[in-house]
Amino acid sequence: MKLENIIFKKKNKVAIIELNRPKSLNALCDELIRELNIALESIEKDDSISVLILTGSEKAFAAGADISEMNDKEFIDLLKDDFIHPWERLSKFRKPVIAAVSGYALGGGCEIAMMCDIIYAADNAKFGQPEIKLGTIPAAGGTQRLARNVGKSKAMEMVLSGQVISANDAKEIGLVSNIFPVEQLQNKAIELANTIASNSLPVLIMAKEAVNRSYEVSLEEGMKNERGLFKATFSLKDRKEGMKAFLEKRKAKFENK
Ligand code: DAK
Repeated sequence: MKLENIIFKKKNKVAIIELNRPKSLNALCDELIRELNIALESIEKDDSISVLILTGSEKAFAAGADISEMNDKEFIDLLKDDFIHPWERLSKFRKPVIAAVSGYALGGGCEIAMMCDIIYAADNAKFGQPEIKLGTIPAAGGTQRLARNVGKSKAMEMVLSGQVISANDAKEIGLVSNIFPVEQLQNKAIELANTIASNSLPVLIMAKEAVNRSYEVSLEEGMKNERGLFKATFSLKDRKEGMKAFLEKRKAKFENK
C-alpha cells in the first residue's frame, strides 16, 4: 500500500514511523491517522518487530489535528462520523512505543506523544494543548493523560491557558524522560529501542500491560494484575532462558516464546 503521509522504516527489531506532512507541520489529517493505523496493525502482527519509534521532522513532531479539516465540521458530523475512534488505536498498541519528539508537539501532536510509552525530546521540542485558543478543548486524551502525567495544577495551567512549554520544562514536570541535542535524538531513540528489543517480546508486552494498568485501577487491583502477569512469565521458555543465562554468566538468547 502506498503511504502518502507517513514513512515506514525497519531496522532489525525496531520499526520507525515518521509523520510526513512537512507543509503543514505534520498536522494530523484523517488520512494520516488512517495510514498510521494501518502501519500499527501490520507492525503488531509482525513477530520480527519488538519496538516502535514514532517520530516527525526536526521542526515538528505534529502541530495538532488538521485545523482546515475540522473547520467546517458541525456537531452532527462528529456524532455521525467515526472521528474519535481512529485516534485511539495507538493507545491500544501492545508493543513498546517510543515517541522521539523534535519541534512542535501541540494539541493532537502532544496527545499522540502521550499515547506512547516513553517520550524522548530534542532540545528544540515544544509541548502544549493550545485547543482553548481555537475555542475548543483537547479530545484525544489531553485533559486526561496530561493530568495523570504531570499533575492537576500544571495540566490545568497548560489546558486553560494554551501555554506552550519547552523541552526543559517538559522534562522537569516528568512529561518526557530525556532530552538530547536535536541531531542526536533519532540515534538515542534507536539505541533505547534496541536495548528494549533485546528483551523477550512476550515479556515486554506483559510489562507494558502491567504498568498501563496502574493508570486504570486501584493499587490493589494493579498489584493483583502484576502478580498474575509475573506468574504468567513462568510459562515462557524465555523466562527459563533469562534466569539460566544469568546463572551461567552469559547473555540470554530470547526466542520470544
Ligand atoms: N492544522 C493545519 N495546518 C497547520 C496546523 C494545524 N494544526 N499547524 C500548522 N499548520 C500549517 C499552517 O497553516 C501553515 O500552512 P501554510 O500557511 O504555509 O499553508 C504551515 O503549517 C506552517 O505553519 P506556520 O506558518 O503557522 O508556522 P510557524 O512556524 O509560524 O508557527 C505553529 C508554527 C505550530 C506555532 C503554528 O503553526 C500553530 O500555532 N499551529 C497550530 C497549533 C494548534 O493550534 N494545534 C492544535 C490544533 S487542535 C480529536 C483528536 C484530536 C484533536 C481533535 C479531535 N478527536 C479524536 C475527536 C486535536 C485537536 C488539535 O490538535
